[in-house]
Amino acid sequence: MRTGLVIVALAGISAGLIGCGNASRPAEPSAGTTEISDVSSDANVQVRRITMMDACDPTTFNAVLGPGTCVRNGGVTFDNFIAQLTRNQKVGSWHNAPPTTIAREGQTLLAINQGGEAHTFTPVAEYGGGIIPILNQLSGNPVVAEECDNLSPGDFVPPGGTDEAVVGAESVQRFMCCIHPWMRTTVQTH
Ligand SMILES: [Cu+2]
Repeated sequence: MRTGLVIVALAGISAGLIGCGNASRPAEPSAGTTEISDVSSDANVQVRRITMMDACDPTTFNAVLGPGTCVRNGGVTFDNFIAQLTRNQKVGSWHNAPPTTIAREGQTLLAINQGGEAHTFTPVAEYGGGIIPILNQLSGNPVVAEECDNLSPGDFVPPGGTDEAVVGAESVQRFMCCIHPWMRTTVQTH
């Protein structure tokens, strides 16, 4: 019964995400690639790259969450993903790299989605939960980060896509995925 509820919850939200998404997304990976090379050629020193990673298994994730949810080869099955999350409050293959970094005010953070699912790179005042209640519950983040309640469709970074943020003046700045709330990068300024 519990598993059935989990699946229904995730499937419903996945359908919502797809519904909000913009129709041009599947064609974006090539645009994302261009953007990455442009950035690295003109301002390599200025840009701090952060990689958003996952290891979704397309066969099982798409069966549960809907076609196109996961686009990559092989990986962690959906049941294993839920089992790891239940056991560890995170799934290690779903992570930001690096989890912490030092940057200057004004420096650009370039978040690159190298996984097979959509992620967000959302600046938050405090870490918390995201938009999928069951993932918040299993990861031990019952209080939703306020910023995750105010996402727009463009905040979802598709596989191969990128997002950018500029480092502000605060000494500690936090960025998280509003889908998988354990995916975090803490930026310290100097
Ligand atoms: Cu994510």
